[in-house]
Amino acid sequence: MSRINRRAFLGFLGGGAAACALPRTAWAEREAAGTPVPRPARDKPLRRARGKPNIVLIVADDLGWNNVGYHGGAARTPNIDRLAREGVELDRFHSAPLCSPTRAGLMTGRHPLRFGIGCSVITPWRKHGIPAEERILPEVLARAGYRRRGCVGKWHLGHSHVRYHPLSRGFTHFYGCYNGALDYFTRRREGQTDWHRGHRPARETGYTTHLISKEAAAFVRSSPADEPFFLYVPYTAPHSPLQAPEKYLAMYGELPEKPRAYAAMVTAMDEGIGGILSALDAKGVADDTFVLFFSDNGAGIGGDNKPLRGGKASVFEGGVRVPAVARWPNGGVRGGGKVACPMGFIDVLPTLMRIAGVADHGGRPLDGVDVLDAMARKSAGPERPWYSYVGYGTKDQLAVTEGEWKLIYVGPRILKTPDPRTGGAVHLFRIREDPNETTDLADKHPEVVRRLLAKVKTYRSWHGKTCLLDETGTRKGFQAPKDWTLPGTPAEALEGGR
Ligand SMILES: [Ca+2]
Repeated sequence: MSRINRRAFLGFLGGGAAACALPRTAWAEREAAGTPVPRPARDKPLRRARGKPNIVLIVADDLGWNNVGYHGGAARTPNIDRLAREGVELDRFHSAPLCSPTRAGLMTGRHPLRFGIGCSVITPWRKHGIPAEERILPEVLARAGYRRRGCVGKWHLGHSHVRYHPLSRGFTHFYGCYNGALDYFTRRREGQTDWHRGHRPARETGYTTHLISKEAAAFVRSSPADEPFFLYVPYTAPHSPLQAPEKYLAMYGELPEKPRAYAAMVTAMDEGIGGILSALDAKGVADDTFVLFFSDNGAGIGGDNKPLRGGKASVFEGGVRVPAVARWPNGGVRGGGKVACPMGFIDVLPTLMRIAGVADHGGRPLDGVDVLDAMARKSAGPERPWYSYVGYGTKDQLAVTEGEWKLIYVGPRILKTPDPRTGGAVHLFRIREDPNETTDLADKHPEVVRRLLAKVKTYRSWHGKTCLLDETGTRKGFQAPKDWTLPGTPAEALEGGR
């Protein structure tokens, strides 16, 4: 690995360091009006990237705010704590409230409701995935010359056809599962084993978290020394079912059953993250590797989001404000401490574009922005409204944070509700001074409520014409394919454009 030197680093920072590009809001109007958008052409990989950092993106599943050691939680996480100490805590990092929406926004840099993955998760019986029109992260990094692009863990972005498979969407290496909530020892979901190497079923024994960790560390070790790699590690832990090997359970005998199992799962994952960090150390590339770790949403059963309000599947802070840390010593993301700039999952792709030196990702306009300068504490970060949404069932949950205010709406579909203030529940918080959302100020500031309600209605209108999930399959009568082998062939997926 050739190391980036200081002059080269400052040189490429100079290209875009002055200010973060703001989202092109006009895009929302264009898309809402149904203006056709050309499908991006397939890229040919560019020349191999030299002198660019490795990228390791680690995502936990349902890890709550208070489930990391550096927030004081019961679970011991010395390796995540090490990242926070050597890098920075991203103190106001937000994900979507659920698994698939966060992954969809992470992969595209766009609000997932724009393309049908904002409402809820892609359950085993649903048939949608990221549409072919969306350009996703490994495809973008291929443009930057990253030739080795691994996905190790839970995909959860479409599994009804091989066209949605990670290898059809820009990854060169896949090991893991398509669905969520697998048994941690049998890896079965809906009666079939969901564990794969590439397109093929993989028969393994052991604990899922260990399998993911071992493969991820091996990916680092086996990468050529003279060119950078991209490794995405979406752990399945500590999502239910709450299962852990006895070794980890024994560490938390003082806790009640569910928090005990949850803490054991977190520590097993943390140990695996330690293995990935050790592999970077052993290869001598840790200083030249951008590592980002965060949770895909707040905790559910067994976890702990305190002192934040709410949890998984909620737009209150406990559902969306998640533990997050970043480290890139050679890029200035180092030294410990907190970064207070609000940022989140849709900013990852634009930030990685900057890091990888990609000016144009070749896809639809981005909603997220490059926040590298904020991570490196060279700027205060972008000022913009931050939106959250979840919409399964017949309810909308919407939130917008702008400046000191955060507004939340929970109720029937907002665009069909004549007056959301009476048709649903509306809350208003001064989020900077009341981060735990304890004091509702909606009655005292009706003008702020009106203004922010108008914003969330506009945001909700960006939703694609259909939610997709309502019409792409139901649980009733669903039978999983044998070994979760996906219909279609890889060749068909590639001929189809993806
Ligand atoms: Ca999750």
